[in-house]
Amino acid sequence: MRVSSFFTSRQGAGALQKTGLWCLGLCIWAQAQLPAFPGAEGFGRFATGGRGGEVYHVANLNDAGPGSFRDAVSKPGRTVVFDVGGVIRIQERIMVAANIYIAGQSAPGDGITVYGNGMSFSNADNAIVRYIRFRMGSNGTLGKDGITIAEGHDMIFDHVSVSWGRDETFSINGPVSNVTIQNCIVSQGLQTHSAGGLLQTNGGLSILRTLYIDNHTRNPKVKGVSQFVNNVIYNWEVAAYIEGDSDSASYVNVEDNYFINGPGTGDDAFTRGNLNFHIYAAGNFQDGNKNGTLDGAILPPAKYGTVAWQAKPYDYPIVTKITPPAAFALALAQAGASLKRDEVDLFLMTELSSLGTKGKTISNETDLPMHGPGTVKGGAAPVDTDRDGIPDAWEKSHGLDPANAADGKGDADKNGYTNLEEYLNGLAASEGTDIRARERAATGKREPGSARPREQSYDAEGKRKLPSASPLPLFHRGAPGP
Ligand SMILES: [Ca+2]
Ligand SMILES: [Ca+2]
Ligand SMILES: [Ca+2]
Ligand SMILES: [Ca+2]
Repeated sequence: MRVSSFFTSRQGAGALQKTGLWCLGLCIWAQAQLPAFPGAEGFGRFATGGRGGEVYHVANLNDAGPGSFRDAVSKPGRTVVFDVGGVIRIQERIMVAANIYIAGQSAPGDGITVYGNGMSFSNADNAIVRYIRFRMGSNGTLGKDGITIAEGHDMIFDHVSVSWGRDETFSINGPVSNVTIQNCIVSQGLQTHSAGGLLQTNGGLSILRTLYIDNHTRNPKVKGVSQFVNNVIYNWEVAAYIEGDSDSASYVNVEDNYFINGPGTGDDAFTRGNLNFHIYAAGNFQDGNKNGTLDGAILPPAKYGTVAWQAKPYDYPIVTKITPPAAFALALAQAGASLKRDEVDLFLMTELSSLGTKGKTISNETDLPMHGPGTVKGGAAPVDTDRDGIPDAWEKSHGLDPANAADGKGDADKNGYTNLEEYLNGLAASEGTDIRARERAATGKREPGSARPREQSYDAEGKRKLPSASPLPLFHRGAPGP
């Protein structure tokens, strides 16, 4: 419900009652509109995670049992923090319950890698997942994805590294709505079905500032309602962005992405479209010469093949937009679980930064130089005496009580985020959640105020243009595109 329609719906009520209802309604509205965390964007930006619920400390690297990650995510309504860092080796797939915040940024050492099988976020409504690695691998369940979502709504994945899927690596299929994948790495889907992701739902997906690398195909394959902005696609083989290839209708915005051919690449950035694929595309670059230098150019309309062209973008959530070269620099610097990059992601960055000379798909992760997930250092978590998820030192410096677990659920500054979330947001912000600051840091070029305004974009000929003047949709529950 938009604010305006809320007010309209109350116009028949008495003045006093009306005022009270408005206040109540606006308070609920304000709560519902809170981004999952500062910097959360796209269709999934309003996911609520485990806000106000229980805190679960992952205390060991065991596959199951008390203190394990599997146990942590098995019950709804939790914020999951980590007292350990390292590799969690799992046998069976892990199913995530609803209303969970997986706060990977809380882990000490080099953070957390979950290795050995995949993750299901089906019906994990309101999931917030940040700064963690999910690496499936050759012992994972055949025909399953690294991450799969088959049903559910309101989820956001931020700075997640996912690799080595045995079907796709990160796929969304079915009645799924309002999901964002931002600042992630989707890499090295295992041959013989090495695939980035099949993303098909009419419920609204945002794929933002994410790196697809070393996937043979489906980087990604897209059907339904989605926006795809500022992503980098490197070293695909048979197909990068697949335009539906379907009899069903799709409605997509595809803007300011960078497609960079690697050693294995032999094909165009966009393939397998038809007139069911309704696309607004602008500012997408391709660098196809594999010469070690980033020197691509904007893709002309002919390079999209047969599609149903749209003159204006669909009225999807307004998201930050930077130039494709800046998106490349940003991916190189900070895509994936980047607070501490592991050996796998560092290896992938050596390929990406080669700009055409390094990169290959793999059939088994043990063939990599680090023979699997590599070494992920542990480290000691800061002392949290009352176990509310906030370390004693942070509590003391922020006027909280390190001997009172109840204050973690409080909201001292009344901004909607609990005190625990403030602490967790701050861990991520140490890297910089302001995309403009990150763009400047990544490129070393732009000064404050000189960045391209967020509403501007290019048209397919490379001319800048203003997007649709339509207001930001406040809710988008499964409504298909026009
Ligand atoms: Ca080049
Ligand atoms: Ca505490
Ligand atoms: Ca406390
Ligand atoms: Ca707060």
